Amino acid sequence: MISLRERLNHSTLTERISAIERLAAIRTLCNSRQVISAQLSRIELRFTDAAGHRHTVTLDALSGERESSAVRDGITLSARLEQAHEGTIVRAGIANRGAHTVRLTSAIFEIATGFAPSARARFFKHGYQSWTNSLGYEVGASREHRRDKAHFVTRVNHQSEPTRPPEFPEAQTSELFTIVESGSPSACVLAGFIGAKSSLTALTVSSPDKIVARAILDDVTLASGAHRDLDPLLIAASGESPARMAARWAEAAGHWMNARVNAPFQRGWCSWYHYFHAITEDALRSNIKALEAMRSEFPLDVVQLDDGFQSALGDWDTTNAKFPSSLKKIAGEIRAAGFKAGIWTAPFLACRDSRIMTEHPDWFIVHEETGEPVRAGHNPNWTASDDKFAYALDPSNPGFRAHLHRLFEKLTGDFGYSYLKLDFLYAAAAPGRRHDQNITRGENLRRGLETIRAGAGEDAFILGCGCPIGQAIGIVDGMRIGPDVSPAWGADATRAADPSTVYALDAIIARSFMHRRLWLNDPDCLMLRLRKTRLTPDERAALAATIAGSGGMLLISDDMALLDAESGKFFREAAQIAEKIDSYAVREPILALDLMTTGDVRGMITQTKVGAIAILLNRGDSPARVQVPDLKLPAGEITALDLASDERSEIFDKIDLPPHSARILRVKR
Ligand code: 9PG
Repeated sequence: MISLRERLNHSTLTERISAIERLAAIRTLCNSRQVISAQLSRIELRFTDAAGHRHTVTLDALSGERESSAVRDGITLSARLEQAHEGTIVRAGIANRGAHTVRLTSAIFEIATGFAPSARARFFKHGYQSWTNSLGYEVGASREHRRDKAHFVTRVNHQSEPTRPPEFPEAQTSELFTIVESGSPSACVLAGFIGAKSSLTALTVSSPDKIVARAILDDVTLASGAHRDLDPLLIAASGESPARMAARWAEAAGHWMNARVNAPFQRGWCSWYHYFHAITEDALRSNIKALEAMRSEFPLDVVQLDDGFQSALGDWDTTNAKFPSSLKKIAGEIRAAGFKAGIWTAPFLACRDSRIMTEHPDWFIVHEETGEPVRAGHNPNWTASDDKFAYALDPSNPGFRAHLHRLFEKLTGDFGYSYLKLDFLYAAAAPGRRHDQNITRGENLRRGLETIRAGAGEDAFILGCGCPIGQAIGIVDGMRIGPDVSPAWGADATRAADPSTVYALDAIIARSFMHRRLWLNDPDCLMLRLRKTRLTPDERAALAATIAGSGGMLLISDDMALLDAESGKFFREAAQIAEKIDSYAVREPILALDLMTTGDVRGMITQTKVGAIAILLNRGDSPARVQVPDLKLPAGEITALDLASDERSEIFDKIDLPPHSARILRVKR
C-alpha cells in the first residue's frame, strides 16, 4: 500500500519547484495545516460469465510503481501506482486470458481517506452533465435523493446510472470526482478519474473514512484474449481548499485528455432566451441587421441560431415553415453581416416524426427486453406526434456514424456554420442495447463526439451542452457548465436543473475552476433587456457580474430592438471584466470562495498581477452583510463595483449586499 502523505514529505515535492518556492511550500505546511494521508486499499472487478454467473477478482496488495495483479477464472486485474499531479495515479487494466467471453459489470476502487468514521465531514457531489447541479453535502446525512422517484427521463438526464445499485445511493454519489473535507483546520481528500475514455465513473461517500470510486462498465463484453484499460484515478490529500483541489483535478484531467483550452474568448448572440421555440427567420434577420448596425455598442463575433428552425427533431439540415430559406442561405446572411454563423443541434436525439427515425429505426439504443427505442428526452414543443418523447441515437452503429460525419461536414463545409452548439449529448450514453456490445456507454458518447469533430473539422468551435463532463474533454472547445438561465430569477424552480437564473449562478461559481483547464466554460447567456423580462436591474447585474467573473464565454440573448446605448455600455463593461479575468485564468484557476457552501452568499476569486478580482453574490431573498476578513482575500485596497448602478465604492471592514445582487471586488496590493 502506498501512503499519500505527499504534502508533508518534502522529498516528493517535485524538482520543477524552484528552491524559493519550495521554502514557501514548506512554510505553508508548517502553518498549522492538518496532517492527512489517503490511500488506495483495494480494487475489485465484478464480471459475469457466459452462463450469467457473477464473479469478482480482487487486488489488495498494491505497492509502489511495480505492477500488481490478480487472476480469477482467467480474468486478470492489474494495477500500478504513479506519482504525479501531487498525488497518486492508479492505472488499472483488465485482460481476459480465459477461453470464453465475459461481461464486465464494474471496477471498484476503495480509498481510505484517513478521516475517522465518526468525523464530521462534507463531500462535493459533482453533477453528471452540464445542467446537473454540483454542491457540498454533509457525509452520511441522507440515503434518499429527490431524483430517486423521478421519471426515467430525468434520471437518464442527470445520473450516470438512472438506477443506482442499492449500495451506491444517488444521495451519496458524485460523478467523475469528489472531494471530502473534514477537520479544523480542514483537510481535503480528492479522488477523481482524470480520464473518461473507457467508461462513465462515479464515486460514493457513505462515511467519512472511505471513498468508493467506480468505473461503470455496463456489461460490456471482453472476449477471450482481449484487454481493456480503465481510466486513471487520481488520489490526493492536502490542506488546500476544496476549490483548489478541484482545480488540481481539472488540471490533471485536462492534461490526460488533451483538453482544447486555447480558443479565443467568445462573444456572441443566441436566439434562445428571448425567442425560445418561437424564433422565425424574420426575427433572426432583423437581429442580424440590428447587430450589424450596433456593432460598436455590442462588439460580437458569433450569431447563433438555437432550437426552433429544424423540420423535425433529428433532421438538422432542413428547416420548418418558420424558416422558408435554406440553412445555407441563413449562414450566408450571418456571415455577410460580418459574424461567424452558429447553429444548435441535438445530434443524439430524434422524435417519431423525424426522417431519421422513420427511415432508420435501427440506429437507436433499445431496451434490452422490449427492443423498443430508449426515451431520453421529453418536450411537447419538439414534435407534432402524439408521442412527445425524444429517443436516443446509437453512435456505436456505423450507419449512424457515417450519417453524423456527413451531417457535420455539410453544416460546416457546405452551409458555412463554424460554431456548433451540440445539445442533449447525454442521450448517447443512455442505457440499453447498443449495436456494438464491446463498447461502454461512456465510449459510445465519446465515439459520437469524435465523429462529429471529424466531420466538422478542427477549425469549428464546438460547444457541448447537456453533456456528461468527462467524455467531451479534448473534443469540445467550450462547455455549458450549468443549467439554463431564464428571464426570471427562478428560486421557485422545483428542480435545480430547471431553467432558472439563480441555479445557473450557483453552477457558474461551483464549476468556475474548469475554465481553461478542460475547455472554455459557457456560463450560459446574459439577458440585457429590462423589458419583456422578470429579471430586476439588480438581478440582471448579478447575472452579468457572475458571468464576467467566471471569465467564460459571453453570449447575449435578447431581441436587439429592446436594447439601447445604455445596455451597450453595460455590456461592454461586463465584457471588459470578463476578458480580463479570462486572460488571468490561463495562469491561475478561477476558484469558488467556498466550494462546499450552501449559504446565500457565494463568490469566486481570480488572482491578478496586482492582487485579485472577486465576485460576491447574495443569491438569497434577504439583505446580507459580509465581514471582509471572512472572505480571506489577499491584503490590499478593495473597491467594489455594482454593475446595476455603475458605482464604485471603497471597502473597509464590511460589504452590504441587497437580495439578488452582486459586487465585483478589486483587490490591489
Ligand atoms: C433548446 C434549449 C437551449 C438551452 C439548452 C437546452 O430538462 N429540460 O427539459 C431541458 C429543456 C431545455 C434545456 C435544458 C433542459 O435547454 O440548455 O440553451 O438550447 O435546450 O431546446
